[in-house]
Amino acid sequence: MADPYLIYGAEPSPYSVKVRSYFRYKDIPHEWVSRSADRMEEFQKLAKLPLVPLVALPDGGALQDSTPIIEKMEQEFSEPSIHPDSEAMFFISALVEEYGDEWGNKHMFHYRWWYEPDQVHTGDWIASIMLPDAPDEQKAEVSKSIQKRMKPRISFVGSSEKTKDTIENSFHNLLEILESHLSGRSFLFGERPAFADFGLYAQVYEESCDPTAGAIIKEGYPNTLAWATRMLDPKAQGEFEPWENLAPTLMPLLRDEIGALFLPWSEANAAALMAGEDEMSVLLKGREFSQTPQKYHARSLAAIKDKYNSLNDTASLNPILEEAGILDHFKSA
Ligand SMILES: N[C@@H](CCC(=O)N[C@@H](CS)C(=O)NCC(=O)O)C(=O)O
Repeated sequence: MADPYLIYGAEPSPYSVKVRSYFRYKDIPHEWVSRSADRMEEFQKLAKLPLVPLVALPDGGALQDSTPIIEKMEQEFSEPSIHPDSEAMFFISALVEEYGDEWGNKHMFHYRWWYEPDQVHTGDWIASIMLPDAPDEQKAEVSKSIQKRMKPRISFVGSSEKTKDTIENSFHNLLEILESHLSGRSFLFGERPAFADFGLYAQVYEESCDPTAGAIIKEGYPNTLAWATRMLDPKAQGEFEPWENLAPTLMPLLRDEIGALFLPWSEANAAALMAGEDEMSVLLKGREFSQTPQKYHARSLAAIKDKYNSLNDTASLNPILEEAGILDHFKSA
Protein backbone atom coordinates (compact mmCIF):
# COMPACT_ATOMS: atom_id res chain seq x y z
CA MET A 1 0.00 0.00 0.00
CA ALA A 2 1.29 3.51 -0.90
CA ASP A 3 2.74 5.56 1.97
CA PRO A 4 0.10 7.72 3.62
CA TYR A 5 0.14 11.50 3.37
CA LEU A 6 1.47 13.24 6.49
CA ILE A 7 -0.41 16.34 7.66
CA TYR A 8 1.82 18.48 9.90
CA GLY A 9 -0.54 20.67 11.84
CA ALA A 10 -1.85 21.74 15.21
CA GLU A 11 -5.30 21.52 16.78
CA PRO A 12 -5.34 25.28 17.57
CA SER A 13 -4.52 26.03 13.90
CA PRO A 14 -7.69 26.70 11.86
CA TYR A 15 -6.00 26.09 8.51
CA SER A 16 -4.63 22.75 9.80
CA VAL A 17 -8.01 21.39 10.97
CA LYS A 18 -9.48 22.64 7.66
CA VAL A 19 -7.10 20.38 5.69
CA ARG A 20 -7.48 17.45 8.12
CA SER A 21 -11.29 17.57 7.75
CA TYR A 22 -10.87 17.51 3.97
CA PHE A 23 -8.62 14.41 4.10
CA ARG A 24 -11.12 12.74 6.43
CA TYR A 25 -14.04 13.58 4.13
CA LYS A 26 -12.21 12.20 1.11
CA ASP A 27 -11.02 9.18 3.10
CA ILE A 28 -7.44 9.83 1.92
CA PRO A 29 -4.96 7.70 3.93
CA HIS A 30 -3.07 10.18 6.14
CA GLU A 31 -1.25 10.56 9.42
CA TRP A 32 -1.83 13.67 11.54
CA VAL A 33 1.53 14.89 12.82
CA SER A 34 0.92 17.26 15.71
CA ARG A 35 3.37 20.16 15.83
CA SER A 36 5.39 18.87 18.76
CA ALA A 37 8.98 19.89 19.30
CA ASP A 38 10.30 16.38 18.56
CA ARG A 39 8.81 16.45 15.01
CA MET A 40 9.95 19.99 14.15
CA GLU A 41 13.22 18.93 12.50
CA GLU A 42 11.48 16.80 9.86
CA PHE A 43 8.92 19.58 9.39
CA GLN A 44 11.62 22.16 8.80
CA LYS A 45 13.32 19.93 6.22
CA LEU A 46 10.09 19.96 4.16
CA ALA A 47 8.79 23.49 4.88
CA LYS A 48 9.35 26.51 2.62
CA LEU A 49 7.51 28.73 5.14
CA PRO A 50 7.34 28.34 8.96
CA LEU A 51 3.58 27.77 8.67
CA VAL A 52 1.23 24.82 9.23
CA PRO A 53 -0.50 22.95 7.69
CA LEU A 54 2.13 21.20 5.61
CA VAL A 55 1.19 18.05 3.69
CA ALA A 56 4.06 15.64 3.02
CA LEU A 57 3.30 13.70 -0.18
CA PRO A 58 4.02 9.98 -0.69
CA ASP A 59 6.43 10.95 -3.52
CA GLY A 60 8.56 12.95 -1.06
CA GLY A 61 7.22 16.35 -2.07
CA ALA A 62 5.40 18.77 0.26
CA LEU A 63 2.54 21.26 -0.02
CA GLN A 64 1.76 24.31 2.12
CA ASP A 65 -1.19 26.79 2.11
CA SER A 66 -4.53 25.17 2.83
CA THR A 67 -6.54 26.44 -0.17
CA PRO A 68 -4.07 25.29 -2.88
CA ILE A 69 -3.58 22.02 -0.93
CA ILE A 70 -7.31 21.25 -1.10
CA GLU A 71 -7.56 22.35 -4.74
CA LYS A 72 -4.66 20.08 -5.70
CA MET A 73 -6.05 17.11 -3.77
CA GLU A 74 -9.50 17.67 -5.32
CA GLN A 75 -7.98 16.98 -8.74
CA GLU A 76 -6.61 13.61 -7.56
CA PHE A 77 -9.49 12.64 -5.26
CA SER A 78 -12.49 14.10 -7.10
CA GLU A 79 -15.25 12.03 -5.41
CA PRO A 80 -17.29 13.01 -3.45
CA SER A 81 -16.83 16.46 -5.01
CA ILE A 82 -16.70 19.47 -2.67
CA HIS A 83 -17.94 21.66 -5.52
CA PRO A 84 -21.66 22.05 -6.33
CA ASP A 85 -22.42 21.19 -9.97
CA SER A 86 -23.54 24.65 -11.11
CA GLU A 87 -20.81 27.19 -11.91
CA ALA A 88 -22.73 29.82 -9.95
CA MET A 89 -22.76 27.73 -6.76
CA PHE A 90 -19.15 26.64 -7.36
CA PHE A 91 -18.12 30.31 -7.39
CA ILE A 92 -20.22 31.35 -4.38
CA SER A 93 -18.83 28.41 -2.39
CA ALA A 94 -15.27 29.45 -3.33
CA LEU A 95 -16.06 33.06 -2.36
CA VAL A 96 -17.35 31.98 1.08
CA GLU A 97 -14.20 29.82 1.53
CA GLU A 98 -12.13 32.92 0.79
CA TYR A 99 -14.20 34.96 3.26
CA GLY A 100 -13.63 32.33 5.95
CA ASP A 101 -9.87 32.25 5.37
CA GLU A 102 -9.25 35.99 5.06
CA TRP A 103 -12.03 37.74 7.03
CA GLY A 104 -13.34 34.98 9.34
CA ASN A 105 -9.76 34.59 10.57
CA LYS A 106 -9.92 38.19 11.86
CA HIS A 107 -12.70 37.23 14.27
CA MET A 108 -10.80 34.16 15.49
CA PHE A 109 -7.40 35.83 15.88
CA HIS A 110 -8.87 38.95 17.49
CA TYR A 111 -10.86 37.11 20.17
CA ARG A 112 -7.97 34.68 20.78
CA TRP A 113 -5.26 37.29 21.36
CA TRP A 114 -7.21 40.38 22.58
CA TYR A 115 -8.65 38.97 25.82
CA GLU A 116 -6.44 37.77 28.65
CA PRO A 117 -8.29 34.49 29.43
CA ASP A 118 -7.95 33.50 25.76
CA GLN A 119 -4.27 34.47 25.60
CA VAL A 120 -3.53 32.21 28.58
CA HIS A 121 -5.77 29.38 27.33
CA THR A 122 -4.15 29.34 23.89
CA GLY A 123 -0.60 29.77 25.21
CA ASP A 124 -1.13 26.79 27.53
CA TRP A 125 -2.75 24.79 24.72
CA ILE A 126 0.11 25.35 22.25
CA ALA A 127 2.75 24.71 24.97
CA SER A 128 1.12 21.38 25.87
CA ILE A 129 1.16 20.37 22.18
CA MET A 130 4.78 21.40 21.66
CA LEU A 131 6.07 19.79 24.88
CA PRO A 132 3.53 17.13 25.88
CA ASP A 133 5.81 15.46 28.46
CA ALA A 134 7.53 18.55 29.90
CA PRO A 135 7.11 19.48 33.58
CA ASP A 136 4.35 22.05 34.25
CA GLU A 137 6.82 24.83 35.13
CA GLN A 138 8.50 24.48 31.74
CA LYS A 139 5.13 24.43 29.95
CA ALA A 140 4.12 27.59 31.86
CA GLU A 141 7.34 29.30 30.74
CA VAL A 142 6.76 28.29 27.13
CA SER A 143 3.12 29.45 27.35
CA LYS A 144 4.28 32.88 28.58
CA SER A 145 6.75 33.23 25.71
CA ILE A 146 4.10 32.16 23.16
CA GLN A 147 1.66 34.76 24.55
CA LYS A 148 4.39 37.42 24.42
CA ARG A 149 5.14 36.54 20.77
CA MET A 150 1.56 36.25 19.61
CA LYS A 151 -0.24 39.17 21.33
CA PRO A 152 1.36 41.91 19.17
CA ARG A 153 0.53 39.90 16.04
CA ILE A 154 -3.14 40.92 16.32
CA SER A 155 -2.06 43.87 14.15
CA PHE A 156 -1.65 41.37 11.26
CA VAL A 157 -5.46 40.99 11.21
CA GLY A 158 -5.99 44.69 11.84
CA SER A 159 -7.29 44.21 15.38
CA SER A 160 -6.96 47.45 17.38
CA GLU A 161 -9.00 49.74 19.68
CA LYS A 162 -10.27 51.43 16.48
CA THR A 163 -11.36 48.23 14.69
CA LYS A 164 -12.42 46.08 17.66
CA ASP A 165 -16.14 46.88 17.32
CA THR A 166 -16.15 46.29 13.56
CA ILE A 167 -14.56 42.86 14.05
CA GLU A 168 -16.76 41.88 17.00
CA ASN A 169 -20.00 43.12 15.37
CA SER A 170 -19.07 41.15 12.26
CA PHE A 171 -18.51 38.01 14.37
CA HIS A 172 -21.94 38.34 15.99
CA ASN A 173 -23.53 39.09 12.62
CA LEU A 174 -21.93 36.00 11.10
CA LEU A 175 -23.20 33.80 13.95
CA GLU A 176 -26.76 35.15 13.52
CA ILE A 177 -26.59 34.41 9.78
CA LEU A 178 -25.14 30.91 10.24
CA GLU A 179 -27.61 30.03 13.00
CA SER A 180 -30.64 30.65 10.80
CA HIS A 181 -29.02 29.24 7.64
CA LEU A 182 -28.03 26.01 9.39
CA SER A 183 -31.44 25.46 10.95
CA GLY A 184 -32.79 22.55 8.93
CA ARG A 185 -29.67 21.79 6.93
CA SER A 186 -26.37 20.06 7.76
CA PHE A 187 -23.93 22.12 5.68
CA LEU A 188 -23.76 25.58 4.03
CA PHE A 189 -24.85 24.36 0.57
CA GLY A 190 -27.10 21.48 1.56
CA GLU A 191 -26.63 17.93 2.77
CA ARG A 192 -22.99 17.54 1.78
CA PRO A 193 -19.97 19.73 2.65
CA ALA A 194 -18.78 22.26 0.08
CA PHE A 195 -15.42 24.04 -0.26
CA ALA A 196 -17.04 26.90 1.71
CA ASP A 197 -17.69 24.69 4.75
CA PHE A 198 -14.02 23.71 5.08
CA GLY A 199 -12.83 27.33 4.99
CA LEU A 200 -15.41 28.86 7.31
CA TYR A 201 -16.01 26.06 9.85
CA ALA A 202 -12.30 25.95 10.75
CA GLN A 203 -12.40 29.50 12.16
CA VAL A 204 -15.69 28.86 13.99
CA TYR A 205 -14.40 25.57 15.42
CA GLU A 206 -11.31 27.31 16.86
CA GLU A 207 -13.54 30.05 18.29
CA SER A 208 -15.68 27.37 19.93
CA CYS A 209 -12.53 26.05 21.70
CA ASP A 210 -11.58 29.47 23.14
CA PRO A 211 -13.02 30.96 26.38
CA THR A 212 -14.56 34.23 25.16
CA ALA A 213 -15.75 33.43 21.62
CA GLY A 214 -16.57 29.86 22.73
CA ALA A 215 -18.93 31.08 25.44
CA ILE A 216 -20.76 33.27 22.90
CA ILE A 217 -21.18 30.34 20.48
CA LYS A 218 -22.14 27.76 23.13
CA GLU A 219 -24.68 30.06 24.83
CA GLY A 220 -26.48 31.27 21.74
CA TYR A 221 -25.75 29.32 18.55
CA PRO A 222 -26.47 25.57 18.84
CA ASN A 223 -26.92 24.96 15.08
CA THR A 224 -23.62 26.69 14.36
CA LEU A 225 -21.78 24.73 17.06
CA ALA A 226 -23.28 21.45 15.79
CA TRP A 227 -22.13 22.29 12.24
CA ALA A 228 -18.59 23.13 13.37
CA THR A 229 -18.44 19.85 15.32
CA ARG A 230 -19.90 17.91 12.38
CA MET A 231 -17.25 19.38 10.05
CA LEU A 232 -14.40 17.93 12.16
CA ASP A 233 -15.16 14.62 10.42
CA PRO A 234 -17.79 15.40 7.77
CA LYS A 235 -19.92 12.79 5.98
CA ALA A 236 -22.17 13.44 2.96
CA GLN A 237 -25.82 13.03 3.99
CA GLY A 238 -27.54 14.01 0.76
CA GLU A 239 -27.28 16.48 -2.12
CA PHE A 240 -26.35 20.13 -2.59
CA GLU A 241 -29.36 22.47 -2.70
CA PRO A 242 -30.24 24.88 -5.53
CA TRP A 243 -29.69 28.62 -4.96
CA GLU A 244 -33.44 29.25 -4.64
CA ASN A 245 -33.46 27.21 -1.43
CA LEU A 246 -30.25 28.70 -0.05
CA ALA A 247 -30.84 32.35 -0.99
CA PRO A 248 -33.14 33.55 1.85
CA THR A 249 -30.57 32.81 4.55
CA LEU A 250 -27.29 32.84 2.56
CA MET A 251 -27.79 36.18 0.75
CA PRO A 252 -27.21 38.08 4.04
CA LEU A 253 -23.72 36.52 4.21
CA LEU A 254 -22.95 37.66 0.65
CA ARG A 255 -24.41 41.15 1.18
CA ASP A 256 -23.78 42.13 4.81
CA GLU A 257 -20.46 40.39 5.44
CA ILE A 258 -18.72 39.73 2.10
CA GLY A 259 -20.18 42.80 0.30
CA ALA A 260 -20.18 45.32 3.17
CA LEU A 261 -16.92 44.29 4.90
CA PHE A 262 -14.65 41.63 3.36
CA LEU A 263 -14.40 42.73 -0.29
CA PRO A 264 -14.13 46.51 0.37
CA TRP A 265 -11.38 45.72 2.91
CA SER A 266 -9.58 43.35 0.54
CA GLU A 267 -9.75 45.84 -2.34
CA ALA A 268 -8.40 48.64 -0.13
CA ASN A 269 -5.61 46.33 1.03
CA ALA A 270 -4.63 45.55 -2.58
CA ALA A 271 -4.84 49.23 -3.58
CA ALA A 272 -2.60 50.30 -0.66
CA LEU A 273 0.01 47.70 -1.67
CA MET A 274 -0.13 48.85 -5.30
CA ALA A 275 0.42 52.44 -4.15
CA GLY A 276 3.27 51.37 -1.86
CA GLU A 277 1.48 52.74 1.21
CA ASP A 278 2.40 51.35 4.61
CA GLU A 279 -1.17 51.63 5.90
CA MET A 280 -4.49 50.81 4.29
CA SER A 281 -7.67 52.50 5.50
CA VAL A 282 -11.29 52.01 4.44
CA LEU A 283 -14.76 52.90 5.77
CA LEU A 284 -16.65 49.72 6.66
CA LYS A 285 -20.29 50.19 7.66
CA GLY A 286 -19.40 53.83 8.50
CA ARG A 287 -16.38 52.97 10.70
CA GLU A 288 -12.78 53.47 9.69
CA PHE A 289 -10.80 50.23 9.43
CA SER A 290 -7.04 50.58 9.00
CA GLN A 291 -4.08 48.20 9.20
CA THR A 292 -0.71 47.42 7.65
CA PRO A 293 -1.41 46.03 4.15
CA GLN A 294 -0.79 42.28 3.75
CA LYS A 295 0.62 40.81 0.51
CA TYR A 296 -0.98 37.37 0.98
CA HIS A 297 -4.52 38.83 0.92
CA ALA A 298 -3.87 40.72 -2.31
CA ARG A 299 -2.75 37.47 -3.96
CA SER A 300 -5.81 35.75 -2.55
CA LEU A 301 -8.15 38.45 -3.91
CA ALA A 302 -6.56 38.11 -7.35
CA ALA A 303 -7.09 34.33 -7.15
CA ILE A 304 -10.84 34.62 -6.50
CA LYS A 305 -11.14 37.14 -9.37
CA ASP A 306 -9.31 34.68 -11.63
CA LYS A 307 -11.85 32.05 -10.61
CA TYR A 308 -14.68 34.37 -11.72
CA ASN A 309 -12.91 35.07 -15.03
CA SER A 310 -12.40 31.35 -15.65
CA LEU A 311 -16.16 30.64 -15.50
CA ASN A 312 -17.77 29.73 -18.83
CA ASP A 313 -21.20 31.17 -18.10
CA THR A 314 -22.01 33.85 -15.51
CA ALA A 315 -25.61 34.40 -16.62
CA SER A 316 -27.13 32.80 -13.50
CA LEU A 317 -24.37 34.02 -11.16
CA ASN A 318 -24.33 37.74 -12.02
CA PRO A 319 -27.88 38.50 -10.80
CA ILE A 320 -26.98 36.91 -7.44
CA LEU A 321 -23.76 38.95 -7.16
CA GLU A 322 -25.70 42.06 -8.23
CA GLU A 323 -28.34 41.52 -5.54
CA ALA A 324 -25.51 41.16 -3.00
CA GLY A 325 -23.98 44.39 -4.30
CA ILE A 326 -20.66 42.70 -5.19
CA LEU A 327 -20.86 42.19 -8.97
CA ASP A 328 -18.62 45.19 -9.66
CA HIS A 329 -15.75 43.57 -7.78
CA PHE A 330 -15.68 40.85 -10.42
CA LYS A 331 -17.12 42.35 -13.60
CA SER A 332 -14.36 44.96 -13.72
CA ALA A 333 -11.67 42.33 -12.81
N1 LIG B 1 -2.59 30.77 4.16
C1 LIG B 1 -2.05 29.73 5.00
C2 LIG B 1 -1.96 30.26 6.43
C3 LIG B 1 -1.25 29.31 7.35
C4 LIG B 1 -1.05 29.90 8.75
O1 LIG B 1 -1.15 31.11 8.96
N2 LIG B 1 -0.76 29.02 9.72
C5 LIG B 1 -0.54 29.44 11.10
C6 LIG B 1 -1.33 28.57 12.04
S1 LIG B 1 -3.06 28.74 11.70
C7 LIG B 1 0.92 29.31 11.44
O2 LIG B 1 1.55 28.34 11.14
N3 LIG B 1 1.43 30.37 12.05
C8 LIG B 1 2.81 30.40 12.38
C9 LIG B 1 3.08 30.36 13.81
O3 LIG B 1 2.11 30.26 14.54
O4 LIG B 1 4.24 30.43 14.16
C10 LIG B 1 -2.96 28.51 4.91
O5 LIG B 1 -4.13 28.69 4.54
O6 LIG B 1 -2.48 27.40 5.14
